[in-house]
Amino acid sequence: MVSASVELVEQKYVGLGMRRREDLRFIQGQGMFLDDVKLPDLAYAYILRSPYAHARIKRVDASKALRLHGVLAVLTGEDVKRMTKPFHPMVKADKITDYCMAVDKVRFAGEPVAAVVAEDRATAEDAAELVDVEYEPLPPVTNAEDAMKPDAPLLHEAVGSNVVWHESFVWGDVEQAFRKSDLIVKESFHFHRFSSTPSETVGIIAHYDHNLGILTVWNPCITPMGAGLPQVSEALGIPTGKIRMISPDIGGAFGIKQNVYPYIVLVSLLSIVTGRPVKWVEDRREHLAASTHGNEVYYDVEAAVRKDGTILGAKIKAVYDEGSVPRYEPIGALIWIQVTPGCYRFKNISMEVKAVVTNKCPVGPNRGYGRMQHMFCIERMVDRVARRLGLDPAEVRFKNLIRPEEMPYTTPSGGVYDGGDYPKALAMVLDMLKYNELKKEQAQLRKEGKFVGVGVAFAIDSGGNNFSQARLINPNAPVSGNSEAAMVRIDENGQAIVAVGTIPQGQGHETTFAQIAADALGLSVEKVFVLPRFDSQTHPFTGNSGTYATRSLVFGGYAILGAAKEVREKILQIASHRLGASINDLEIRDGVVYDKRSQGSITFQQIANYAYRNTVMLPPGMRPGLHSIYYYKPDFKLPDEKKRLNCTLTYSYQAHGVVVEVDLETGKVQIKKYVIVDDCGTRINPAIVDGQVFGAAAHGLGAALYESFIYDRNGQLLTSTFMDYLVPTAVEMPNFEVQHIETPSTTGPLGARGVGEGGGTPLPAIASAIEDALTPFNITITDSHNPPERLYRLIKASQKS
Ligand code: MCN
Repeated sequence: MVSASVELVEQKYVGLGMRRREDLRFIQGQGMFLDDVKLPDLAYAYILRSPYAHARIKRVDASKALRLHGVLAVLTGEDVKRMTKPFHPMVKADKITDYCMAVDKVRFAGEPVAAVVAEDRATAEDAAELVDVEYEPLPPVTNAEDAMKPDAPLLHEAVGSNVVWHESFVWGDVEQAFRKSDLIVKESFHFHRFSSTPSETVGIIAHYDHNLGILTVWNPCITPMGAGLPQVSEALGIPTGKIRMISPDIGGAFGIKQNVYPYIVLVSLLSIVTGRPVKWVEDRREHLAASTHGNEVYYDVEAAVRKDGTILGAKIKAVYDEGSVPRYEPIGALIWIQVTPGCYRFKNISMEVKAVVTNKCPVGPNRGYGRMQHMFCIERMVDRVARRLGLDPAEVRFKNLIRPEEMPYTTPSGGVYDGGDYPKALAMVLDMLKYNELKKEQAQLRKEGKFVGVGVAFAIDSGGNNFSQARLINPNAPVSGNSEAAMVRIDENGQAIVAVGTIPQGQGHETTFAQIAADALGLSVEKVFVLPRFDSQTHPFTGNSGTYATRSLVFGGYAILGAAKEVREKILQIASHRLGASINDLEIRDGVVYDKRSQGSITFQQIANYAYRNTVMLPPGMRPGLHSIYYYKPDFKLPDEKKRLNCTLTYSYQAHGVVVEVDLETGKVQIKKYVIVDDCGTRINPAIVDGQVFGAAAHGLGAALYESFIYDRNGQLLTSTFMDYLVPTAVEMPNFEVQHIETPSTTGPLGARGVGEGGGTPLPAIASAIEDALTPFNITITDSHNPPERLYRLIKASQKS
């Protein structure tokens, strides 16, 4: 636990599992989500999407649609090309032309080809059916391996290849590690394509005020001032200072609401053209087919090992399927670098990475972005090493885990893991699983026809990225480090108002940020009001602001701490002046400053009165006001010449253990037991941390067993509704047993680490358990997605051979 430090006046609320204050309005239906926003004169948009995965657009005729009563305007690719500038992809920027709508060519089924705006949504939908688009179908390419073949159809002809990024990284002496090894273990893995399915789909309301030249956009973007504002400003030619970004309450985002800027541009254009505020809300099919998907990756892995299970080094080749266009990518194909060796001590590693475009929905951030794929590969590799050597996978992990005495631990790629006890976490997991007893029972159960297996896996949940990582893709990328802004103000009632640049989507920020501010000010938590939502006219921000990469606590929370400290110092100065006491003799309790020597006291309310309207009472020379805007920035660096970089601020970790039973006749996996050990350092609100841990585990479990985007050879998405993209419900969830270790982080004032993503740990844990259950069939689990059909086929194939 954190001890009340100089950062906190006292520790009354930090560490307390308080109920989430925002939940009351959500469960009472009082949230203000995008579709709840009603404006006078609102018009409604509908987007017509391509039925083809790859085709030239020969002609778009909107004349019939425009004649339908109630239709206000129709925009096509030609209009967009004329009225906006294309976005700048991070790679091949001079060769890839990316607009907010298809121009000349479509590159995935579901890509926008026309947008209709009408008096109501139904009319807009009807009119879209009247838009006549003539396509010339082109052969699609729907998987990364085919896309790399020399004769593959090209998505972006000017690039001359579908490989849009290719980079190699070598750390340590990889060749020597391989020479010194007793065995080289080779395997190929596939990490499948899935995404998050927040309760609320994406929606935008844009209102361009022609008189003031101000564009106001209500949107659920998780980084409206980062990956949002600059793109919108550039595309539309509106200065950033004249764009107001408002985030309403957001019904979940999980990363995938980052790349919404193309839709912001499109809906803004509709508002500019019609002179009306315009609302567009994605339906579920659009969301599944054309929002953003998570990274799909193919791995070829070689591990150099000693007979005793020591891993000496690894060579990994990874091919990332990026979908039709790299928007935020290839960041996802790079940020495995935050967790290069996973939780393990091997120092020699080479990575060769290719990012490849295909005729599928573009890829973007998704909970565990870029890191869970890599850790799936590393964890599976460790399991394969164990099996090849005839060792227990837990034993091999104990041998290779980074040890607590090595913390803070510098990884081969320059990451600095900020504390933890990985062997202890594994021991706790094994204990919770009753691992040894289970292993003994397994043989007997098999005789009874029960195929029970146990798997363990680790993940690092890296929190608070360092944008300097983008310089490893483009040395001139205009971003580095990371920062956040917060405002703390004491109002005339002596209560605190807190505003911060993070964008809550369900993480409970109003509660945890109030806990931090209350303790940092010495005020009752009931007297701290954290402004909900985000509005660029009322909230402070930086170009890095937002809620992504598990960073709100360790950036937003620390910015609040900084602002509160500055306000507190001013409070103490005013109190010292009024009480005639030295600052060292003052103490704050519950919104009152006491002079420990004279027993005199003064309330925050009285101090605020002096600060705002009774200003003659202030110390000479002091400026009025009782507020601070604080910009927090940790000490991040740029990459060194060996491409080493500490890419993130904190490194939480989780160890998972799972027991499964596989039904040989159906291939169905039943989860018998699921245990988790988590260490995110100081927990500000343990109940919220548990919620995050459960949520991330549910997410990973859904991906492991149920959720997958499956395309046919023509690039048609076969899992485009909830009938076939199977999102698990509470019924499918086991009881997650969670225990915590609290090793304070060495990086921040409160010793906390981020906890929001969980690292996709269920994917390797469940794969491992399934492989263990199917040991008699000698089946290797190489895919991250293991639905009944796949397992059934594997079992039947192994029975034939
Ligand atoms: N917290 C805490 N103690 C810690 C760490 C965190 O009490 N040691 C609290 C924080 O104060 C915050 C919550 O836990 O209330 C999550 O904090 P943090 O780890 O900083 O993550 P963020 O708030 O930045 O959230 C982002 C993260 C990401 S990247 C995805 S994706 C994700 C996730 O959060 N999306 C979510 N969890 C989600 N949960 C919900 N309900 N909805 C989403 O869209």
